[in-house]
Amino acid sequence: MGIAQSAEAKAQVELIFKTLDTEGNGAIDAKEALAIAPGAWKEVVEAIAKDGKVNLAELKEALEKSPKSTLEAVALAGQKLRIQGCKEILTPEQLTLAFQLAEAGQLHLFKAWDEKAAKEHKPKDLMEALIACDKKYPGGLVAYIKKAKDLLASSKAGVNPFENYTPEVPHGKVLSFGDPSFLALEEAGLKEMKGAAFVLVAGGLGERLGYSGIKVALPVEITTMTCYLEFYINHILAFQELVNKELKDPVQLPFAIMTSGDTHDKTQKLLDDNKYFGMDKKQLTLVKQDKVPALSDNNASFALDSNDKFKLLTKPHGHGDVHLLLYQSGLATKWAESGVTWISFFQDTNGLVFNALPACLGVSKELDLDVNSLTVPRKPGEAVGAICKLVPTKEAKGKVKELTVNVEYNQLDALLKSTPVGGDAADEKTGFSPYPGNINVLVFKASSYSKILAKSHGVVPEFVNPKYADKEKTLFKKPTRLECMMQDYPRLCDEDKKVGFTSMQRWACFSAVKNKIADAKAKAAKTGFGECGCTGEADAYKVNRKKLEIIGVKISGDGKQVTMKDIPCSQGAKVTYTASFAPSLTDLKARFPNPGAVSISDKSSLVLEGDITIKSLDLDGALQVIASPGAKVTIEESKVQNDGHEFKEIDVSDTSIDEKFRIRGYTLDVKAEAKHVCDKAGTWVIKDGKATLVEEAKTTDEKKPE
Ligand code: UGB
Repeated sequence: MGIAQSAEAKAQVELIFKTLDTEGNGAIDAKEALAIAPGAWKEVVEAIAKDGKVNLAELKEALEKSPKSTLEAVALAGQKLRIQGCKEILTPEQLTLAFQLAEAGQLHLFKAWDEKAAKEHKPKDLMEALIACDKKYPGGLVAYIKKAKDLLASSKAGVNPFENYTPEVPHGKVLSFGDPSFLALEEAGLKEMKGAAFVLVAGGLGERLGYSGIKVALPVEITTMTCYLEFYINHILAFQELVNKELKDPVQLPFAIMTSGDTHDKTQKLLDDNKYFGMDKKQLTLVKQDKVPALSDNNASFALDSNDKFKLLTKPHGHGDVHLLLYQSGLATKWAESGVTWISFFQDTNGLVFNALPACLGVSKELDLDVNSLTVPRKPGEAVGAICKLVPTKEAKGKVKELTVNVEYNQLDALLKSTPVGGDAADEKTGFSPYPGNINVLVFKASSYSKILAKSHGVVPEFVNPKYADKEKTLFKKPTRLECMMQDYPRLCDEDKKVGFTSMQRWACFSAVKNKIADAKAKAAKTGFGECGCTGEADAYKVNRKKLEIIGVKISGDGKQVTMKDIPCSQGAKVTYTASFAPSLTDLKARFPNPGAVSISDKSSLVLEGDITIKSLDLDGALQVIASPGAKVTIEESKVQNDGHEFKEIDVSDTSIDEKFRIRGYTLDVKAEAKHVCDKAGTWVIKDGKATLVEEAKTTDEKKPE
């Protein structure tokens, strides 16, 4: 086919000739023509060249007839010329990348690179964005394009990523919160805490929740308004205090937070404004993930803004970036080399995670697990992945290795079609999926983690999930991108690595805040779980009630089942206590020496902060006790009764109300409360509605001999 047969090809040829013929004499230097000519024209140019010159009219004619010339080759040459035309405004690095991208098929990026754009330095803006992406992506953008093309081709062809595997229900450690074996593992895990590091993935925007701020700034509950980030830091510091009681040389437990362009500045500001919530700045590291170019077609063409052809569209690459960043920042290695033994990962709005982490560490230690995922019973259809044992099929034996890994919720139904339950369905006996639900709480052995990251450079396998607009799968509804998930780390492990899971009741360890009220209603109707603002808060109180019930306090752990904005949630006493009050169930027991002498009614609110022992209490209302550092408080109350706190439903569309409340559907109405702030170091007793400082602590000066 002649190259000038299409309008686009003609335009390319015109462009090339216009650019080549800078002196306007109808001929160019043969060397120059060959330098920019695609391989396909080489022979044509050489055949026409006379005395080192090429007559352009002759070249054009020859090209039009040449069967070897292809539209792609000419287009490439044309775009290379556009790039060359902008060389004055580009750095050598930008120029090189532009040529590489043109070679890699991204010709559309340069279509608007004309003289006017060059004068306005617009190509430079685009190249700056591309260079930033190129530097961050392992292997650069050319590698990204290659992977994307392969994955898009597989997706178009409908290749089943699990075709070599048969799914089986995996075996793991099933724990029952609070029973003797749980307590033994919790104790073992607390001993392991001296070598613990923590990683919070908080780069997600929370679009499903419809909240404009960062999710870690949301209050876990509105009785104390403690935000998630403070809540997490308090727990890490409480574990730290606990282990340091036993150690000669105190340790600081390292904490890393993965942010993104969307969340980084706000997270940093939240930390700065609150003096890192009491954590030493040195022990906390923020690592920021970058976005990757959005892809607009099966050719992995980078998407540009429809109103600005010099603006690259990018999208999040997924929470799997956390491994890349822990590798690139050197943190994983530094931790492993400085005595960290276990690294625990968790998500931005699961306030229940620390109830389970010590026992999980205990399981990791007992079973010597390289990877331990915390799981919960999963309802079919939930937006929660499932841990599956993937066993190679007969045909694939020897070709692929056996894996115990999360299968994401959108792939599960297809994978499980061939199993006895026939898809993402419930086991008739339990009402739950036979496959445990992944909640992205992962405990890794630090030594093997750092080695595996060094080998893989922190890159976990990626996937692509385009939403096609046509049957032929040639058009996308909107640009897609490559993504990766943190729970895919076991795919990097060799078969000798021990991958397992720990399962626990959901109320004890998982309740995330992910959905806006309207969507939560539909989700709850389907699975029973709304995973939204009001359920997150209700579950935070519920776990504290259940823990008190387990240790023998007279309280209804489950409370009542009610609906809030048509979303089912539990309602009962609003019990909140800080991590320093009781970092574990064993510590909680010690706070209630006679639990049978403590009763708390459903309408009550109880807030306990600091070193407090509750000997007796009959609560029917709201009580808040704060023991400042150094204050040792004993509650010996008979009856505390007042009108207490109530949730007041609000109109969630009323923008005069803070979003923090609108995402849950209510505010707190403080009708009455008893509050004691024991703010002096020493021994306090709270009795008959009064807090008395019985004995003031001796100051260091007083203790000194004269
Ligand atoms: N996150 C990032 O830090 N960066 C990103 O680019 C994306 C997310 P989502 P989703 O436990 O309920 C996960 O969006 O789709 C952070 C598991 O894959 O909430 O609900 C983000 O800030 C699924 O198997 O994830 O799915 C947040 O902290 C199941 O376990 C975290 O990553 C499900 O969570 C999760 O992001 C669940």
